[in-house]
Amino acid sequence: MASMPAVTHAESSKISMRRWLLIVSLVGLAACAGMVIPGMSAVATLEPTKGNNASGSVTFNPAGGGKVNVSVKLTGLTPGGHGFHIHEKGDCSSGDGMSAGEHFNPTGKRHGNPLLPDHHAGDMPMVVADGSGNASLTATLEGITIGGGGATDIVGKSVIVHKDPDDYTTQPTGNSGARVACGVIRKS
Ligand SMILES: [Cu+2]
Ligand SMILES: [Zn+2]
Repeated sequence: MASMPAVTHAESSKISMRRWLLIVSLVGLAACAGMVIPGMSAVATLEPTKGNNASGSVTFNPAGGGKVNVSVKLTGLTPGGHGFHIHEKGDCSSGDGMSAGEHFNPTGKRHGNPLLPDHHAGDMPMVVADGSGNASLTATLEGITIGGGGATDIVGKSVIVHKDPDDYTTQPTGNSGARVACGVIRKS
C-alpha cells in the first residue's frame, strides 16, 4: 500500500516561494489596474507674499496622453476670481513675487485663455475663492511636462496667484494685478 510521499522541508519552502511570487504579481497587476499613470508628479507649496494671507498647495500629476492634471487648494484669498499661472523662474524670494518672472512661455505664445488654442503654457484657469476665501480647482493642462528637463518642464518654475481676475486679453499678463502667493514647483 503506497503511502502519501512526505513533503520535505525543501519542497514546502519551494511551494511557499511560488505562492509569494503569485501574490506579488497579483498586487502588481492590481496597482496597474488602479489607473496609476506612469510619470513624475510635482507639487508647489504656496506662501503669501508680503502683506497677503493666501497660501495652499498645487499638485501636478501625469494624466496620460501627454496631459497634466492640476489640483489646487488655497485659503486666505479675497472672494472672487484670481489670475493663476505658472511663472518662468522658481524664485519667490523677492517678497512681492516679482522674482518669479513672467508667465512660463516656452513656445512663444501670447497670453490667453487656457481653454483656447493660443496661450502661454503657464496660463491656467482662474481660481475662484468663496466668501470665506477658500478656493479649490482641478483642471487638465496641455503643453507642459513634469520632469525630464525639456523646454516644457515645469519643475523648478513657480506658481503665482494674483490679487485680481485674469482678463485673458491684456498682454502679457492678463492684468490680474499684484502677486499674492508664490510657490516653487518641486518633484514629489
Ligand atoms: Cu501670474
Ligand atoms: Zn500668460
